[in-house]
Amino acid sequence: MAYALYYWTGIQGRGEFVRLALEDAGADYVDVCRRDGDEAMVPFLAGRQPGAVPFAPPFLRDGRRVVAQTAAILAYLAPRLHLVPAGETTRLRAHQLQLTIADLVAEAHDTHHPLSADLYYEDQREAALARADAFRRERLPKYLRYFERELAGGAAPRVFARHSYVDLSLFQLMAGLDYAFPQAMRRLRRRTPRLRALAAQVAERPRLAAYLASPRRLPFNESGIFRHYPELDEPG
Ligand SMILES: N[C@@H](CCC(=O)N[C@@H](CS)C(=O)NCC(=O)O)C(=O)O
Repeated sequence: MAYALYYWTGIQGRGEFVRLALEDAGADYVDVCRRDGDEAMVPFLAGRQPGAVPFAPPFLRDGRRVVAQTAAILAYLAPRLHLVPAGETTRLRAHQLQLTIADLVAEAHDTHHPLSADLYYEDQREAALARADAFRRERLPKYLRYFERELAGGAAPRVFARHSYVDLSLFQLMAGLDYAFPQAMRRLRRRTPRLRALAAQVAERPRLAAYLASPRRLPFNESGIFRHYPELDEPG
């Protein structure tokens, strides 16, 4: 039976991390909201469906099983899609890295929504300027340094000896950061050679390259997580 992915139509956000895994593996899946509209998520979020109740999308349905939280969905899918090497230590490390990616994604989101996700960007712009400045100066280099060091273990341009969902997620992370903060990322380029090599290698994977060139891959935009507001980036 096909996996069912639930995520906001038209938003380039956390759902994309799950989509990349499904696409890279050539999995049989349905992008339910793109087919039936966002209303398809309501019965799940309202607890009217069997299985775990998600707090927010993305979530995945596999038969009667429902899995929410991006990192948990990927940890569930990865062994089934052969996107993580075997062994508890390896799988735990993959999950830990994915959670750290999620932390960085959340901080990137908070640069444009530092006060509340429920307010418009325009209503929190002053705070966003300060938050983005600190993000670019301190947090972004710190996270990238960490991932760069994690890749220094000998398996580069992969995290593990063979391809994994963490590689796909690091690719998506770099693509999103490049879109949102092109100047800051350009400045950090010389300090991220392994992440750059990993991203280039992932983009050449045949199924992924076909997906990226297809209309299914949404361009980054200002309704997603990675938003480009020039005033939040470094001056050119
Ligand atoms: N930690 C969750 C966060 C989920 C999340 O924030 N989803 C966003 C879209 S990317 C959403 O729809 N949030 C609605 C809300 O928080 O009320 C994950 O990684 O999946």
